[in-house]
Amino acid sequence: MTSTKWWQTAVFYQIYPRSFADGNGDGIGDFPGMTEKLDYLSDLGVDALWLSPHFPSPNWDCGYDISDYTNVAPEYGTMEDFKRFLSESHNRNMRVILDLVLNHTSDEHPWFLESKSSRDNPKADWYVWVDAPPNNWQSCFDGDAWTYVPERNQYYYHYFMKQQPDLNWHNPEVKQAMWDMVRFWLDLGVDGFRLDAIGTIFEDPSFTPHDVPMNLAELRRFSELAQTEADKKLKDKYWHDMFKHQWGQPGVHSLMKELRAILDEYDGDRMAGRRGRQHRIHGERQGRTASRLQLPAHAHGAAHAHSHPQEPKGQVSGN
Ligand SMILES: [Ca+2]
Ligand SMILES: [Ca+2]
Repeated sequence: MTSTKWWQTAVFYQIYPRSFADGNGDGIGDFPGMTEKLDYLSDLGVDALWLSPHFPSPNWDCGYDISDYTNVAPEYGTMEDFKRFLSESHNRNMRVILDLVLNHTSDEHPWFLESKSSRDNPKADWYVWVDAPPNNWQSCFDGDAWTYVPERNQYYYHYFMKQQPDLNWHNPEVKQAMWDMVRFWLDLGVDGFRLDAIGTIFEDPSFTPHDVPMNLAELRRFSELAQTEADKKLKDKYWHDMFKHQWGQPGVHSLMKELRAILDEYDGDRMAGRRGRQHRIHGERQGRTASRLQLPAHAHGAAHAHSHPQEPKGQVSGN
């Protein structure tokens, strides 16, 4: 038996920066406010703080649409404010983990602005572009998963909102840029990451259409009206089938191994984990996740559940 890791017994406390504590009285939570509350959190017996996204964001999706991965949202303070929060947390023996949003950026991120500007710019292949929608895939927040951009006369793919274009993780430059970002925060001393929507990283490369005889809005309605056991079963099947080509695809395992190798380069037993039940990632079996991720965590009391629409109530996915 190996010895117990800190994250196996730690009490995690999720902080949603926007609402947790307002230090300057402008009505929006911020890092000075959070720092003021650290004694309180320490007295509660908290071992680790998980920050919901604190990055600059147009906030279409509660900060999960990031426009700058290596900065602090100005309404939350400065990078110096963040550093002070981190060091004061460490002074009280509390670790800090960040929300790591890898699947998509904001549509206002400079990478996307460049990518959408033409078909031949240096970042033209950083997102998932097609000449015409190849299938009936849905955005899990309703509507088509493909949105038109006149500059390219093409469409881009988005699993979430149209303001959250999916990155093309088959492009090594994308991966490198994201791993550079991971190192940026690890170099600053953060203790690890909570992984957002990790199952949505890859899509079915054949763009196989779903075979559910309705769109998402209709499926939501069907689900609300489902009364009989047969209809409830059918509803569950439809939810699964509608999105099965858009998440849980092969490739996530090896990606997580790469991420873990980066974490292991650092001292202090940095961790990466995700909330909820075992994700139905292709080829993954119950209980084997630990070889890739340090913490398939079951977090409670989350302020923001960026969860997959097909999740039954009370459970959360890797989102
Ligand atoms: Ca404030
Ligand atoms: Ca994706």
